[in-house]
Amino acid sequence: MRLTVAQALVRFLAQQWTERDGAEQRLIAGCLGIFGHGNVAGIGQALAEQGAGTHAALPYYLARNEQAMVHTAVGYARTRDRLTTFACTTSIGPGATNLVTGAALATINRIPVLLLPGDVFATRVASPVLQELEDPRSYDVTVNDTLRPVSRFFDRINRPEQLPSALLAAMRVLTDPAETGAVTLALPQDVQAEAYDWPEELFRRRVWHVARPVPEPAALARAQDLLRRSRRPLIVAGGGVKHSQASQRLAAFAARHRVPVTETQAGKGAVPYDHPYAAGAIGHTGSAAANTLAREADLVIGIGTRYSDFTTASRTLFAGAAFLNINIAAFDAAKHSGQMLVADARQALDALEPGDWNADPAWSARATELTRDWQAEIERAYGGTELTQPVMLGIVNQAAEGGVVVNAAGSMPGDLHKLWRATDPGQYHVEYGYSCMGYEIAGGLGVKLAAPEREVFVLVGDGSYLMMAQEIATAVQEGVKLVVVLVDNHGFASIGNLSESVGAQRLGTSYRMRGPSGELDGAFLPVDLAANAASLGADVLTAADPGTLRTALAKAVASARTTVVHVETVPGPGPETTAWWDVPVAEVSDLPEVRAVRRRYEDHKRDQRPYL
Ligand SMILES: Cc1ncc(C[n+]2csc(CCOP(=O)(O)OP(=O)(O)O)c2C)c(N)n1
Ligand SMILES: [Mg+2]
Repeated sequence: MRLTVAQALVRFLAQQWTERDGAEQRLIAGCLGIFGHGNVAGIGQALAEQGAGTHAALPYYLARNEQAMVHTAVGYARTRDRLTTFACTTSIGPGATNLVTGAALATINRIPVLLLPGDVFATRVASPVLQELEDPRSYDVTVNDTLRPVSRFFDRINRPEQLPSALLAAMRVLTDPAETGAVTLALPQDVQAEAYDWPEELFRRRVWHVARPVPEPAALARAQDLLRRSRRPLIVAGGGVKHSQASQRLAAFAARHRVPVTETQAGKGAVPYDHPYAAGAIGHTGSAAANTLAREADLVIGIGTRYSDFTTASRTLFAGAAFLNINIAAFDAAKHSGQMLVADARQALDALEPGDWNADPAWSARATELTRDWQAEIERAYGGTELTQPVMLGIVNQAAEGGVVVNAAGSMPGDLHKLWRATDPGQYHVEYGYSCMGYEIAGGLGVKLAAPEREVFVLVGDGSYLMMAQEIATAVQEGVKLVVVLVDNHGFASIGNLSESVGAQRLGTSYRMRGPSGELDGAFLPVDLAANAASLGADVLTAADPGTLRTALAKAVASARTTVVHVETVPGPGPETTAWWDVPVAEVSDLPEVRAVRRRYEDHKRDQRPYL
């Protein structure tokens, strides 16, 4: 079959499917793209030729920013439990390098996305082409090489013959639950348009089985032995529980053996908040209940977690515990010198079933009691009369029943992790692997595309909004309805607090005019974010107190259009942090307050463990 490389690629992608537990779905649901000279005549022509509307074999979606396209693909793929994703096509040069942040986010969160940046001519006949980086040391270096470290598979298609094997490798990595992440096929612009005689079988329907590996018997026996000897076990549920759709198994396991369950950011919602042994969020942004249990546990059962520093409180949290690590990736299962159980989370929980073993009744009772106290703490935090951030989140939490909350960076992820009452695994979508400002709206768009039946509540800080608000226009274009809660506190509340706590005096964290002193200490910036959102095509409502926020959210929910609710919050603390985070403080300073902070830092440092 004689087709261009781009036509063959599009035809191939439309024939790829995944299968898990007997259900089949498209692997590549569509192609997000921004065209330039590096892809318009290749991929652009190929998409147009097959009819690029939503009923096409590979539907095309115009986005506003290439980084945002990857966020949208990630939001989509995560919501679909990594079984379906999007491709992203870009031009060469800046269009391609705009992908880098999105690719890093995808790879760190282990979410499949297919990136198709254009690349400079393979033939080099016209070099240097517009936007080409000329590396005097080597002509085969292009700006796309910046995607190598953030991609789980990277290839450059310099000749048509290379395409089939590259495509198969790319699909294998996308659908491998242990390996997956950003997959990049760099496509030189001349090669995209080049014709070749392809074998028919390249375009046959292919179904990629998404594996649920079972534990190795010997490893399972060791894990069961460890479990049976434990009296004070504590589960740390990570994103892997959700990816594997293991939530119900986990809830049943915890209830049957009376094991408290704590959750990471990616794992939050793995068990419903009112499960009898749900001890809530763990780590630096965790609940007092979970963190107290973590300090007293004799065995930590990590399931599908990467053990980020937020989870382990920078390795200070699990004072005397051994680790049993259930993970599909050996890389993660090996962390903290744990007993490795390399397997799919659901398979592992079934296999691990320890019969009549239970946690010590006193331990289970303590977990219940601590959790009850923590629920009362949430009630208090949600219950104020002023529109502080916790009060605002309580109101959104109530409005979002059955909906999804999306967030990524700033002070909200911490408060959400502590406070949000998640009732199902899909309800809580906080991107905290890369915690990327700008993920919120673009990622939320992907969530809504994947779950159109659910109300999607995007919580976005003013800082994140100013960094990447433009995908509101894409949501409007697609008739995709989002409720965007734009939380305005005139700058970086999160980094402001952190800055103060590490002796950096809140430098550069407030959105103020440069004042007469030459410092950024003048009046608040006269930026009208509500008007900005309206200009992008959204309906806009404003809320100044708890009552008007409730009314605005009800209106936004009732509307069929993307609605931005602009909220100004007042400073007001949520529950205190009960676990540390290692952010190194200046070792020397003329300022006595910095020296005091440094002394406290060194005290915490002594609690840090290597887990050997
Ligand atoms: C792309 C990116 N740049 C910088 C950071 C570091 N950072 C984390 S939170 C934050 C401020 C976020 O401000 P805003 O969205 O207004 O949220 P707030 O802290 O006010 O709640 C910054 C700069 C980041 N996470 N992502
Ligand atoms: Mg802010």
